[in-house]
Amino acid sequence: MSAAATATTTAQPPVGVSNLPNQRYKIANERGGSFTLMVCGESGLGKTTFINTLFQTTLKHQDAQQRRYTPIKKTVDIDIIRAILEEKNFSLRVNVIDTPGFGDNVNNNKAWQPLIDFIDDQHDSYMRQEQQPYRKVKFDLRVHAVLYFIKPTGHGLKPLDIETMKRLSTRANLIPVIAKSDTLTAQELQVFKSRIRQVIEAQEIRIFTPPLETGSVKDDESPDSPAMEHARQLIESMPFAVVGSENKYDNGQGTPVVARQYPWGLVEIENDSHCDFRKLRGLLLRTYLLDLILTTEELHYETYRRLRLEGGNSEDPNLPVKAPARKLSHNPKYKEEENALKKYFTDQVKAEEQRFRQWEQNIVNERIRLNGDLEDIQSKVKKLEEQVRNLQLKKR
Ligand SMILES: Nc1nc2c(ncn2[C@@H]2O[C@H](COP(=O)(O)OP(=O)(O)O)[C@@H](O)[C@H]2O)c(=O)[nH]1
Ligand SMILES: [Mg+2]
Repeated sequence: MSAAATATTTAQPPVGVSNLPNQRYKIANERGGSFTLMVCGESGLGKTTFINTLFQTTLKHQDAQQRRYTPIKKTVDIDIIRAILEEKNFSLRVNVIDTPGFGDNVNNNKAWQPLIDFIDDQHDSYMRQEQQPYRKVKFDLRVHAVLYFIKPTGHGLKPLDIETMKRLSTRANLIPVIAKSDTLTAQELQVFKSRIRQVIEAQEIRIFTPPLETGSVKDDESPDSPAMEHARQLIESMPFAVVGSENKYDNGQGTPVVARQYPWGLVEIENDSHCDFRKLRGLLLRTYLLDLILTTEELHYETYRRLRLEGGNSEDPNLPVKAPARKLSHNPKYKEEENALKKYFTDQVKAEEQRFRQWEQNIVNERIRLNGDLEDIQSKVKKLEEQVRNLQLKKR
């Protein structure tokens, strides 16, 4: 596959990673400096094209590598594409997990299994590495965001979509997208979007939404700040309508733009009135990059770890976690759920701190004990030395 191989070095509009407030970028960088994105959905929905589009418009690096991960029950292939996103002085390692073959079988019973196994395996591998005495995590492919491609039928979600999204959403930040949205008219798209939103709410599927609370990780955000307004606009656009293309066409003003060509004109990928590609790219790689990484650590990974330690039952579709779903609409319950979620985070952090203190205390105790032993031994040595001296004196 050619995703990264075809990434060009021609001048690209900057995505904005280099405009991230330094503090945040620094945090993202310290957290391993890599971002892992998974794409899934039936084949033919434009997943690979989307990745290529994203890379075309972001990557300036040629030597992306790819390798294939073979899940145990092999009905879905898993391709891993590695690349480096570079902008000015910043670089971010990006891993893309492509999952060709999902939902292609006549019997799609448990078609989601390889996907959730992959996500769980990455949490598991990280957990093992963390448990090593000299813990330095060398290999981290924990999935920070999952793009779920919905077929642009205009009707609604299929049972397979619902069941798969439910399971993905309890393990990772799920972002549903409408595939090939250029095949729907603007009106069909609006109706389709609102139907999907209804199903997502009714089924309590917890999709990733930009946080709307104030006083969180972010510094400068009052309820009507531009950042909050931006977050609200993003939430209103969900599920994002995407269009992908690997080709450029003249936009009529002599500028080549990434687009799909129709007899009646172009569908421009980076035009907000044509599709939500820019919104999605901005969310993923700029505005909410850190939120995606942090919630993966603090919510999804922590939950996985806790359940593993408690011994959870993986058959339950709600496992590993039934975190309170963030609502797409603003009802009073929303605040309640946000509070529950915050409390959950705080509790997690407290428990972790507690565990750390205990560990620290154990080390201090051990050192005191060893120091005591050392003193004993030293005084014994002294006594023995004295005895030796006395014996030598007597010998003379
Ligand atoms: N109309 C339209 N076609 C698309 C879009 N993205 C991809 N395609 C086409 O759909 C077909 C399948 O795309 P591909 O990326 O291989 O799908 P995948 O199986 O999900 O990886 C190809 O012929 C693409 O050119 C899109 O946004 N709109
Ligand atoms: Mg593909």
